[in-house]
Amino acid sequence: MEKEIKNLKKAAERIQKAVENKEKIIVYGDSDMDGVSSAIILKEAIKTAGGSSLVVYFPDREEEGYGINEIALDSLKNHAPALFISLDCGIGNFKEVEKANKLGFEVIIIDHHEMLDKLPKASIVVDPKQKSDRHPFKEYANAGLTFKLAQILLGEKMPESLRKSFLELVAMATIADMMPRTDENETFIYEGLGYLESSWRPGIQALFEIEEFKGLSLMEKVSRSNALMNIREGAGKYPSAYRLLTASTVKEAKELAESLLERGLEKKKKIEEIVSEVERRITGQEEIIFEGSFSWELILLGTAASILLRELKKPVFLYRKKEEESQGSIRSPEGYDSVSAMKSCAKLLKTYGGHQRASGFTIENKNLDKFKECLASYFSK
Ligand SMILES: [Mn+2]
Repeated sequence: MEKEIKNLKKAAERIQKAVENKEKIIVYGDSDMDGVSSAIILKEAIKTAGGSSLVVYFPDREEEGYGINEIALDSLKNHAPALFISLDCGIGNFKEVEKANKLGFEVIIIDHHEMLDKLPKASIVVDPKQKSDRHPFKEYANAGLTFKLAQILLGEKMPESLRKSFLELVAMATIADMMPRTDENETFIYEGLGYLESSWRPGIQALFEIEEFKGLSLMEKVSRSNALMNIREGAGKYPSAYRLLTASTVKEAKELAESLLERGLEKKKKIEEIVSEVERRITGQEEIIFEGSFSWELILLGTAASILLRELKKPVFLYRKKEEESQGSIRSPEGYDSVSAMKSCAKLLKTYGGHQRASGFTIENKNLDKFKECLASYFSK
């Protein structure tokens, strides 16, 4: 018998029980395409299962940072007691999960990021990368994991139209997160892409009708759509991807897509500025690229780091400085595990985590120089 993903069934059963008991459920997703897709899948699955008391929350990356955080917990605490389900984040939030427990939340973590040196004290943790998980395939996007959770939750009760729509989201999220196209991911992508062009979701219809995308291949349309939905539009609002993918009319979705296209051009310029600023600062002799600024927006740093990585082929750490602390985004070449590198410098960091080649961190400014040295020495080995 093939080994199952650890705790997936347990999580589905706990959610089922919460629905039956009319417990409040908080769906807490990361604000990128994968986190948003996961949140939509879980929200719609819970509704289909009969759940009605739902709160959906995404932390604003610029204001709150990545993952479960204090600001978010403070604004959600009035909802306690509740079942708090974190999607595409949480596996590295040790202190924050403890705080959530104290506030009266029961935490379930559904994540696919690298496990750090221990697990947070959540009631259920699903993450194929936790040490005790024996499932042979570990490279699901979080949306893929959430789809599998929804399948267990709904079983035969999942309408075919919902299954297809979920797979559209899983395919787009698996591509957005650059997960390997092997094993079940391959099936998800193949099947999901097949449904996209006849999607019932107004947001997807709007994306596929964008004038600028005409003539592009399906794959190109998907990556352009993903890039578009990753644009942050307005503070304090839901992520663009969530607003677009849950829009109730094509007209509403089209208006949002248009304004995102405009913002996309501004964003591209800002990213180019970051890239050339870094190029000016470096000599080319560095072991790693480690640069930061007060004026950079955190949300742009992942893309800027990807461009620099392609050019320079060494680990790139870019951070946005604030008064006391900094937050960074990392991209590293094949064979350079940025999460292990940070593990070896963990004492200097407030939080960190992610995937081997794409990750992030929060650090007090006074530790920046030491962190850079620590990383350089790790990678020189
Ligand atoms: Mn993800």
